[in-house]
Amino acid sequence: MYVIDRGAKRMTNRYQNQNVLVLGYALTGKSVVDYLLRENANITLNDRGDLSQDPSVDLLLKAGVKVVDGGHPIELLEGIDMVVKSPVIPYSIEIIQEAIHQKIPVYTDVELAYLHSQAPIIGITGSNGKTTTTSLIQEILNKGIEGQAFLAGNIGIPSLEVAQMASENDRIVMELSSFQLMGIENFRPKIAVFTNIYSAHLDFHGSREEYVRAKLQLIKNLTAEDYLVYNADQEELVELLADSPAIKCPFSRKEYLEKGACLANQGLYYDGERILEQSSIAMPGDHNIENVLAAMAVAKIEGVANDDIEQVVSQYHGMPHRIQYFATYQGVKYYNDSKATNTTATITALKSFEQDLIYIGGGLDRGNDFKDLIPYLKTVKAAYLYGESKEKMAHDFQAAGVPRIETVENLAEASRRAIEMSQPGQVVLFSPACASWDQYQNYEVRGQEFMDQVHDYCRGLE
Ligand code: UMA
Repeated sequence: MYVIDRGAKRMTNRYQNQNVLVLGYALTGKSVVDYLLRENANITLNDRGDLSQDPSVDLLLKAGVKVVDGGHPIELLEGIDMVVKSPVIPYSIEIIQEAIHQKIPVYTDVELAYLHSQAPIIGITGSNGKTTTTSLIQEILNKGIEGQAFLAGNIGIPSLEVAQMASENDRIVMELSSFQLMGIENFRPKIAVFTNIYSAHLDFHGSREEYVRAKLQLIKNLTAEDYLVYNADQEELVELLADSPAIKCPFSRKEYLEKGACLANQGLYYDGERILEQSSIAMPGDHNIENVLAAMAVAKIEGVANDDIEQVVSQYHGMPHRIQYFATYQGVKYYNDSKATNTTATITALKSFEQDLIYIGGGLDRGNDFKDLIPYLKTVKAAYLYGESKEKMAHDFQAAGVPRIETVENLAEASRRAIEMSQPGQVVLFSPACASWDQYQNYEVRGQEFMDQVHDYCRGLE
C-alpha cells in the first residue's frame, strides 16, 4: 500500500481569467467546457462540425462562452493561453500546428483531470485488452478497498467529470488512449499499467514510432514511489520500459516470475504466492489471462485480499459486447461479441475457445475480404452469415473447409438457425467481423438484439 499525499493539489480557480480554446464539442469537449466554466476561465469553444442543433450551446452563449463552429479558423488563437483538444483531433491540422509554433500549450482533458484530482490515478494503456483490464481493476478495487474506485477515460466516461467527484480515499481507474496521452505534461498515475503494444491507429500517428512514443507518455513522469505493471512476455515492451525509475511489477502468462504476477501450474501467482486457480477465471481465452494477471497485480499493490480478488474474477464475464458470455441453454453456451467490427477482433474471439463453435457473423461491406479468418476457423462446425458481406464471408469460410455454411437475411434468422443446429457442449459465438451500419445504428444495439433473440427463442423451446 502507498501513502496518499495529494491534499495540496486541488486548487479552485486554477484557470481564472485565462483564455482557453476548447477544440471539439462531443463527450470530452462538453466535460472540459463545464469544468472550465466552474474554474472561471474565459472560454472559446470551436468545433469543425455544425453546433447549431445542439441545445446546450444556448446555455453556453448565455454563460459568456464564445462559440465558433464549421471549421478551425486560425485567428481564434489570438490571446489564447491554453488549448484543450478532444483526443481525436489530429496534431497535423493547421490550428494546432500554429498553437505549437506560438508555444501555446496544447493539452487533452486527462492533463486537467490529473491536476484537479485528489484521488490517485491508476492509468491503463496498451493496444489490446485495456478496456477489460480497466473494468476488472475497478470491480476488484470496489470489492477490496475502503474508498470508491471510479472508471474514467477512453472507456467512455470523461476524466474531468470523475476527477471532480473522487476524493483522496478513492481511486480513478483510467483507460488511456494514445490520443489522450499525447496531450499530457504533468500527468502522473500512481500505478501505470501497460497491457501490451502492437501497431494501431497508424492513420492518426503516422508511424509506429509515433504511436509507441505516444503510449510511453504514460510513464514519463513516474517516480520511484510509483508502480509500473507491464506485460513481460513482450520483449519490446520490457526494453521500452527498462529505464523507468518506478517500482516494476511485470506479469507473464508464459513463464514463472519470482517477482510480479504470473501463470504457472494452472494457478495465478503474485510474488511467489498462489492467489487463485486458473479455472476460476470466468472469461475465456489466453488474452483474458493476461488481463486478469494485470488486474491482479494492481489489486495486490492496493492490498486487496486474495479471496476478494478470486471472487470478482470468478464472477466477471467481461465488458458488454466483447466475447460476453450471457446464457446457457440446453448445454450450449452463448457469447455476444458484437464489438468485433473487424477480422482482428473476430480472430481474438475464435482463438478464445477450445470447444466446437457455431458461428454467426456478417454486416456492412467495406470492400474487404475475410481471408485472415481462414486459419482460425477449424473449430467452426457451422456458420450462419447475414448482411451485406454474407456472400464474401461464405466464400472464405468455404475455403477454410467449414462443414456447414448458410447465408440468411438477417441476424434474427441467423440466430434461430444457430440455436437449432447447436449441440450440448458447443458454443454459439456471434462475432460479426463487420461494422453494424448496414442494418443497425451501432454495435451495442446489434449485440443487445442478438442477446434478446437468443433468450426469447430458447425460452420458447423450454
Ligand atoms: N472534431 C473537430 N475537428 C477535427 C476532428 C474532430 O472539431 O479535426 C470534433 C468532432 O466534430 C467532435 C469532436 O471533435 O465533435 C470529437 O468527438 P469524438 O467522438 O472523437 O470524441 P469524444 O466524444 O470526446 O470521445 C473521446 C474518445 N474518442 C476518441 O478518442 C475517438 C472516446 O473514446 C472516449 O470514451 C471519450 O473521449 C471520453 O474520454 C472512444 C474511442 O473510440 C471510445 N477511442 C479510440 C479507441 O478506443 O480505439 C481511441
